[in-house]
Amino acid sequence: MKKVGIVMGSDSDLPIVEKAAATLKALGIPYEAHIFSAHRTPEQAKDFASKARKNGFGVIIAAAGMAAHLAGALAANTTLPVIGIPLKSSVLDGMDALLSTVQMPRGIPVATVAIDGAVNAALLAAQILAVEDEDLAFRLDEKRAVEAANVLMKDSRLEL
Ligand code: RP5
Repeated sequence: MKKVGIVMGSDSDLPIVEKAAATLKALGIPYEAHIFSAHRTPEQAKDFASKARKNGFGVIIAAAGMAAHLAGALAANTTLPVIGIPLKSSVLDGMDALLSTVQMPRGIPVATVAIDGAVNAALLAAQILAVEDEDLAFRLDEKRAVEAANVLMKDSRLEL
């Protein structure tokens, strides 16, 4: 199976990024996590992205806060799908990172999830890999069925 690359701009991003890793792990998807910054370590970020396809990755998740150009900088150096997680790490509650990540100019797309949306980033990565992996698609269906059953159970117990 192709791996998911998880790149974060700083170790201060770990509390949110860990949720993406846990989601991938629960689905049995191999991943590799790195701290590469678009502004502090631009060469390493570029090197990772440009070699990612050759190194067995199928999708890249990029998590960053503030002026969050990490996802775009990675996407500039690969045609693998890049999923951006804008992080709520600053005084602007993540709106800065959301706009920086989602407003990619024409030609270099980044699929942006919600602010701090690490679980959905991992699920979207899984769904991309599941296009060519029926076993994984089955596991995703099962997960949704379990979550639906949980909601229905809560509905049946609701007393207001
Ligand atoms: C971004 O700046 C990182 O992704 C992080 O969210 C934010 C703050 O980084 P630190 O100053 O905590 O290292 O590059």
